[in-house]
Amino acid sequence: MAKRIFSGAQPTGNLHLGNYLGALRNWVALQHEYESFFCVVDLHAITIPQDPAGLAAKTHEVARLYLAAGIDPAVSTIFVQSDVKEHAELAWVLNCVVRIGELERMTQFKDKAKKQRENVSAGLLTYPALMAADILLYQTDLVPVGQDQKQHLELTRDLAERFNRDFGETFRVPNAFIPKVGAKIQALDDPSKKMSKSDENENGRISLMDDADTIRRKFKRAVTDSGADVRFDAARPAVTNLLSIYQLLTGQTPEQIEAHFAGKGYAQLKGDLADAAIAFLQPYQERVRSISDEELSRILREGADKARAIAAETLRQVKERMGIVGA
Ligand code: ATP
Ligand code: LTN
Repeated sequence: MAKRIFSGAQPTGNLHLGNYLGALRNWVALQHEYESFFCVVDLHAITIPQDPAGLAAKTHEVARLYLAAGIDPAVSTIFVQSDVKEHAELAWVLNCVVRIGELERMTQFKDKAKKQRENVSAGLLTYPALMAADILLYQTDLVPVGQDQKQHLELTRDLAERFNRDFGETFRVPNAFIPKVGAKIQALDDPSKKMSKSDENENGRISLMDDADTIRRKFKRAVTDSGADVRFDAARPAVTNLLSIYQLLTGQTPEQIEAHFAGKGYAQLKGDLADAAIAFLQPYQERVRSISDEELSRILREGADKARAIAAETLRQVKERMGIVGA
């Protein structure tokens, strides 16, 4: 059987350069080597409050962003999580396999729960069981994600191993694929935080749909470190973050980049970075706008049909092994 990839993003806001550089871009690169499934995880989005009309619109927008990034529906399967009911059903089963203590240790839960104060849904806690279901339903080998998802991937592996031990070999145990550069793009307004679509400060992120003026303004305002020379330096996280974005957008090596900026200051870096981001994002946005509603719904319908057939077979095995046979 061909090796498989599964990954997804939540339609909770505007996807940003961090999502692209940490995840999407690797999906595009890997799709020809693996049988690939890319999902818009709308059931994950409702673990925090969402405006219904906004969620519906974002779900389609995220699928468009996948296509415009270069995910080819002729080789990869693109679908919406809620179109394949098996995700919710296997998530329930895995909720009965995972321990509460494991869920409470997840740093994403702790961070997001802090922001919700007293309104933390049970779904926010059990979110990793749904994510494990997404991955395990497809007998996935590799899960390309950003650094922030590493802990969820480790839990997914633990759940697969536990289920296999208790009920017999059923799930393939997946590996995370986390890129060396780009796995954690930091916020432009605070290099100690990751670039995030849910942060209230818009200036911390470059949205994939931002126009040229907005991109220039946000980079201009980006926080920098003390010092003046432009080079990769772990002791200067803000400049190193900007340089990493530049590296990924231009494909140049760190040596070439440092030579290019030798004797130049932060203003030049910010200007050149804005140029590189605009050169990349303008054609990207044109591709997003060129996808018709009809084409999108056909791709998502066909994707869901293909995904469902595989998911249903895995779930059938799971239920059989557990003694869930119905009437
Ligand atoms: P948010 O940006 O609101 O924190 P999220 O990380 O909770 O979003 P998704 O949008 O579902 O959720 O993430 C999609 C993919 O993008 C994941 O693989 C995630 O690891 C990756 N990703 C998110 N933020 C970054 C970042 N700042 N740098 C690199 N990768 C990122
Ligand atoms: N939790 C992920 C989104 C996600 C995912 C997945 C990623 C849900 N299910 C399965 C990879 C594989 C996040 O980025 N917040």
